[in-house]
Amino acid sequence: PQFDTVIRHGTLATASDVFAADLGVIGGRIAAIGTGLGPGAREIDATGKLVLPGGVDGHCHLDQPTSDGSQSADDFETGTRSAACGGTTTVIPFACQFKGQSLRDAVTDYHRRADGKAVIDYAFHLIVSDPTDQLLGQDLPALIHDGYTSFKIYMTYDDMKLNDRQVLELLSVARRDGAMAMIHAENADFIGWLTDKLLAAGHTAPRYHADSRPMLVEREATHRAIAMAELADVPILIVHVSGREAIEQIHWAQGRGMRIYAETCPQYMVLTEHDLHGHGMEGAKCICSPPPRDKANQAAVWDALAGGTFHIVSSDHAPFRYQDPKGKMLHGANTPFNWIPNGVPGIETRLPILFSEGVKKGRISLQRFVELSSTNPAKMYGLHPRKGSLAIGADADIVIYDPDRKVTITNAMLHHNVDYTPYEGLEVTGWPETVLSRGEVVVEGGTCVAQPGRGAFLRCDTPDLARPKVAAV
Ligand code: DUC
Ligand code: ZN
Ligand code: ZN
Ligand code: ZN
Repeated sequence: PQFDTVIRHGTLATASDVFAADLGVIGGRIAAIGTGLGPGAREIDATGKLVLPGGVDGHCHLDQPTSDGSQSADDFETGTRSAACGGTTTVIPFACQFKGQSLRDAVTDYHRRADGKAVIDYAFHLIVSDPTDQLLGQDLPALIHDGYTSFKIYMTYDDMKLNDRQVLELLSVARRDGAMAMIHAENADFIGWLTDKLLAAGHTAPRYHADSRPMLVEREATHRAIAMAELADVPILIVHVSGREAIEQIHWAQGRGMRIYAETCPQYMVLTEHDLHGHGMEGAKCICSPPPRDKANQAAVWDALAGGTFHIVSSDHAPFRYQDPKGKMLHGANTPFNWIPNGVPGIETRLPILFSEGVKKGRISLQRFVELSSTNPAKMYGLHPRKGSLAIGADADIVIYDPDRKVTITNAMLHHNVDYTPYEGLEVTGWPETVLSRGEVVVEGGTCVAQPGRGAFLRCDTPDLARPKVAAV
């Protein structure tokens, strides 16, 4: 046979085009796109299906230790298996430094966590929580050079938050060494003040999580992050943007010619603050930060997805079990909202929700779907065109997607290690059918058939998108 694998009669979709073609794979890479391709050792019939570049999830948390005693429910095996079953072929979780630890030691620790476990390819973002002179001057530049070309900065959380001076020092490193800085933009003091007032009034239920971080908390920090990026003269990415007021800040900055990128997540498209109410502790299942807002904010998120203010859609998969003293019930059946670990699972449902709510409901085009969920995250983090593209020579990371299959999401059908999904009962149209990673079929008929450990670590290039307007001197 001429090819290892030929995918025939599908509709190929990229960030720019939709067209009918066959696709041939040799040695794990895309070798031909055309009509009437020669025979393959393996032939896959994609009649009536979409053929897409595999999803790139640019924001997820796998096997990430916390300082509060809670535990990540997914490690690199269950997390990447769940991702693959949802049509994602590259994940970028975090290697998180805890205070006092060297950044290099954090990276070594996370490699140990991933080794032998991942079923799909992965890279790492860094999280800097302790920006010492040693880190700023040597460790971080060396790691950027070694292929860890993005790092996250937290403006809130006691164990992670950095002050404005520290953020500026880090942005200077991003500018000089060519890294993408990702910013969690919420005002820590506003949250602390509101939380204390709520608790003093006896308001401890999950729903008060939303009242402890209203939109203005995010709007103020988003504006400040943008101002710091302007001062340091470097592009930044604002992660998990939840609604209109933050979008307005980003749109304003973009209008002034600044390179401010933005990410949102499915939870801000389909959940609302009302999902934090529920009976008893049920609301804990939807506690994430920033919190889900309301219908008007969902509409603003969709407008910004369609209009171009957003660049990427990630899951922010942060897996904590519900009925678990190391999860949402960290302090028992009446855990106050401020002790409930923040985050929702969604690594497997990211593409189906964006496709169904976005493409099928006519809010975004199919090309825009591919761009937001695959091509742009690959570009944002220096993995393009190896990932996120259906180009000759690119890795054959491919999803054969059934655009018409109707699925009611239940936790029982998902492959993560979490005991709930916030999307229980959500009806979606479209689901991934077959998933290839570097030419190898890793998911077939809803089952992951890949060996743990086959996933490879990816060194990221310096992202073009992180370049300042005037080259550093
Ligand atoms: N920030 C994240 O990036 N993920 C989970 C929770 C949070 O606050
Ligand atoms: Zn965050
Ligand atoms: Zn209510
Ligand atoms: Zn996150």
